[in-house]
Amino acid sequence: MGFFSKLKFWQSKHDSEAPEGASAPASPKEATQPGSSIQSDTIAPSTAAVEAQPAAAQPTPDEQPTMAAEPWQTELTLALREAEPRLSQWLALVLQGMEAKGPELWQRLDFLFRALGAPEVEALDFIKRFDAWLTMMDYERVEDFRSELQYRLALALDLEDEEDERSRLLLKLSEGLEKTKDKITRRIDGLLSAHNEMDEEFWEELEEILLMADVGFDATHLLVENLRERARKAETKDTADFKGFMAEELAEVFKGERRISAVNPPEVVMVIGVNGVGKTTTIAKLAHRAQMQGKKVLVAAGDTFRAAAMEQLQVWAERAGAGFYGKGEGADPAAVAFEAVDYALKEHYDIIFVDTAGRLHTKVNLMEELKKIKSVLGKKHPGAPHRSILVVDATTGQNALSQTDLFSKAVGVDEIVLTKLDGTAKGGVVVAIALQFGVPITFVGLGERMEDLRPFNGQDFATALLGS
Ligand SMILES: Nc1nc2c(ncn2[C@@H]2O[C@H](COP(=O)(O)OP(=O)(O)O)[C@@H](O)[C@H]2O)c(=O)[nH]1
Ligand SMILES: [Mg+2]
Repeated sequence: MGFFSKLKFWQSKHDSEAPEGASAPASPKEATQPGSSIQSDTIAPSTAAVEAQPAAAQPTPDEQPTMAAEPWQTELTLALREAEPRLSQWLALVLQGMEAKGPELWQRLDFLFRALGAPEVEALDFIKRFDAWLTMMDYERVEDFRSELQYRLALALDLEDEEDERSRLLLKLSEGLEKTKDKITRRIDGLLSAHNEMDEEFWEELEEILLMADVGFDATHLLVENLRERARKAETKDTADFKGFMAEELAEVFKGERRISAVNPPEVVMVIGVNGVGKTTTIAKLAHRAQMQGKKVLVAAGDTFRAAAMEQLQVWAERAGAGFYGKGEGADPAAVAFEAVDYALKEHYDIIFVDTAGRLHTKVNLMEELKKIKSVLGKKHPGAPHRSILVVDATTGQNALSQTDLFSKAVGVDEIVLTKLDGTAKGGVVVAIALQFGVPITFVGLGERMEDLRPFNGQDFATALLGS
């Protein structure tokens, strides 16, 4: 669903043709039907937002469909209608005067969902989960959870692609890339101010900068060749043109191909990578995202090397509200995968993430094990695994390249998630992976929190890196 389809209150404000007497929908369900234009100042007060909060105090929508808006509701509606149509703005209004979680906040959130035309059940489900999460994390105050709340809302309301979230991501990416920027951006800026012309010396120094920033030998070579070619074609040596070429070149590097994403459920996602790169945490984050997007999610503990690995996954699964399938330490990983898919089929899960071990006794064994898991998944469920996600740790720099090579050759890699971009100066490896392997980087990890796994956008990355 797109952005403006959410803007029921905005629409009604701007739709001057809307008949004055059009009454508000009698039930929240009707409000979600396409084309229904809510007169938002007549939205009925919310029913019980969470179980803990009895409905009795509030009239139900059926009883008072049009008139009885409480003062805060009228006020909020008017403010929302006046606000710039951005999630951050709306949330700021919803949170105005709120200091801690509680029934008042839930009512206001519920109100926002309804003003955006989301079904009541979705609103209640969202609030219930969020409240449970706050309890688990021991968060009370708005300032502790504001960011997570916005992230969840963006996912739940399908607003993540909107400009608002994009700029949030860009900021986060830019902050996460601080150290890499020290190594690339600032040095390139230095290079540009030291040279007026893109001459031999200029290209050599550029090569050095890229190598130092872990772009890698092959990718650096290719990148510089392409940049020289661009300058040649444009018949310019002026260093003022350089950033433009670099931006175009990076856009080319990250131009991903569109793929068919439809699958026969459950979608089976196998997550692979060496030990410690962040597979389990990434699964938790991906499960959390899928959950927020309304999917029924199962995670399978295919890393049976250590009991602790399974426990860690189980804890994460619980936090994300996902289902968990695991067997004891030392169980055959392929058997776990097989049974987990069987379970997912029976229980009608939408998506299953299979965690795998990153360490066995030797690397050769690990690859054989992964091949076995892969073939077992395919036998149980046609087309599975639908995606193999390789998780690589950006801080390992050039090792990320050899890992990509190794795993691609052994079991095939459909996507790469690059973790720990925050706090590494080796972010240049993103460019190397994209250039050398052509495997799409779908997400990047920018920290340890759930919301720190963000969709990767090459354009944004280039912008964050080049600083313009
Ligand atoms: N700073 C940071 N730490 C991360 C990120 N992703 C994972 N980690 C941390 O990396 C460590 C190893 O993660 P884990 O998921 O257990 O790795 P696995 O062995 O591949 O399953 C944990 O301490 C995570 O919190 C990230 O994007 N940024
Ligand atoms: Mg793990």
